[in-house]
Amino acid sequence: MKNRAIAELFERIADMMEIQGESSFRVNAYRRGAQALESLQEDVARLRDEERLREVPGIGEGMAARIVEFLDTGRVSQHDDLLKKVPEGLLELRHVGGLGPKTLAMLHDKLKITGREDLVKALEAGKLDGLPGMGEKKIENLKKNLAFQAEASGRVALGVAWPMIEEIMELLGAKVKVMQLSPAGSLRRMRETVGDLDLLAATTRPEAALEAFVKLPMVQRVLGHGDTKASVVMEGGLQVDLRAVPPESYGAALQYFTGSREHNVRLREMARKVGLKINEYGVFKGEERVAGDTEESVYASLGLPWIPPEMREDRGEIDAALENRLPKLIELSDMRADLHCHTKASDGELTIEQLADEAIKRGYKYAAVTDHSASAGYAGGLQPARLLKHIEAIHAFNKTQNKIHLLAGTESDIRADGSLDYPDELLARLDWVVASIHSSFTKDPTGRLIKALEHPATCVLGHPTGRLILEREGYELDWDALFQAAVRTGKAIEINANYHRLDLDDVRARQASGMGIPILINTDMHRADNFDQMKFGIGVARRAWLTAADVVNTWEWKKFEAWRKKVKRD
Ligand code: DGT
Ligand code: CA
Ligand code: CA
Ligand code: ZN
Repeated sequence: MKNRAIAELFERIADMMEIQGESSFRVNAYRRGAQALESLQEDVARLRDEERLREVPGIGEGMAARIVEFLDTGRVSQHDDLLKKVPEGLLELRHVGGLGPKTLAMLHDKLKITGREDLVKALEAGKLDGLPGMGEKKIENLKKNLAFQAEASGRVALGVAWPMIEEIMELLGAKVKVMQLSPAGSLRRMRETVGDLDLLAATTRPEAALEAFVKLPMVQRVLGHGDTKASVVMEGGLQVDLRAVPPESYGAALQYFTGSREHNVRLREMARKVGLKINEYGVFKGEERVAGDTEESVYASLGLPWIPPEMREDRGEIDAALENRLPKLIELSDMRADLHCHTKASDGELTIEQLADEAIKRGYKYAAVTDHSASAGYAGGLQPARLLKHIEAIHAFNKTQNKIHLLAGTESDIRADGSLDYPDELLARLDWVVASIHSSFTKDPTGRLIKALEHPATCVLGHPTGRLILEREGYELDWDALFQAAVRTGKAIEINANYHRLDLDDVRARQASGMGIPILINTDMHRADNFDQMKFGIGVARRAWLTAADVVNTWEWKKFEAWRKKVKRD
């Protein structure tokens, strides 16, 4: 699918146009187009074939023409034309803190800077001194930011950022008295990766909070330290921004810095239409401040209910809020089971008993033991005789206690020909079958997944695209065909909650659930603490607008059992 690729091209075009000094109207049209493509659930090529491109909000005539051009030729001539004027290296510098489009244009103009190397040399030679807007402090920051960029290559996975912000909040909370402290930005929205960490404090003594923040032990370098904001780089290269605001602005600031930018743009447009102004200090009617101490008050000033952060991506949430049809999103506490778990029998660390204990600790009422299957030699996959023993052991354990039901299952490899990894008689003895692709990624993955869905024993597809976040793209799938097969067979599809996977992603999960496909959220745990990654899967599900009812492993045992018996048909 080319949606992402075209979205990226549009972003680059917008950036280059901005460097060229184009009107913000045209620049924003491209940004909106990129955003529309990012959120689009259908294949853009298909929309084109059906002449429905213009039906996508944010895709105008010009944008549609460029999409068609890309699909036909693999290029967008406007992008290539712009690249002749804006060197690639210069464009890459836009990710360096402190280098906005205007500054880049000026540096290109005055010093013929075309990339990082030029810039570093020019900085060393003092050539930026005295240029417009280039004060001593700005130049100092630029040097630091360039050094930082050299070692940190952009985004980190949500699951890597999470414990860091938890630790920062704990240490900061212990050192200074702040009234409220909250993550903001993409982390609060539970995006699968984050560019930097944003933190917001409500306090009457901002200077004390910022002072304590820049002195935290994990801070490696201070990028900036002002009256209301400080930015630091931590060990490992991740940037953290802290903003400190007075308590009466907390809601407005939290709303503002949570974003997304696109969501906030829409809100501000709405506000303007009714004569209000929203910024990080509050909601204003003329000079009068009418709201802003809580996020609820900000939304209420526009006649809206509070919108959960995970939904704030301009994917229809504002219209839904206006029409009072925001879903009641699923929560971690709704989970009653984890249905993709590995034990010592294959490549996990826990025994059956330990696994049960850990699941009980998390409040689960049932769980599925799904060790790897016979041909998964790389992961200690169970040969049929051992699987039979394993099934017996699991069923025997169930008889010893009544706190939790364990299902005897497997995570069966889907083999290169689409078959499952055990004989049918053995699969029929299992309570539960997760089917996943672990190899031969390029061999007709769609066909194999469909064949696996059609096997009577299969209950759910595991990590359907095989992607690894920031490491490996998922295999190309014909989503329509796959989802139709899931609908036809009544089988479920997993949101794998492991933060390296998050597979299905938010957009696909929303689409699948919208088609009526039962969704599971599973951790694919191999160690006890892996169970705690469930929250990342919940984040995906909330970004996909799912309710508890949409997710099978929130159901109580009886309802689940009735469903399981219907689905597992062997
Ligand atoms: P990231 O860090 O790339 O994962 O994404 P965010 O969403 O955390 O973005 P970030 O850190 O640049 O800014 C945090 C939020 O603050 C963002 O979602 C919206 C708000 N914000 C930041 N800068 C601007 C701005 O120039 N204009 C507007 N409208 N909002 C901004
Ligand atoms: Ca951020
Ligand atoms: Ca930030
Ligand atoms: Zn697994």
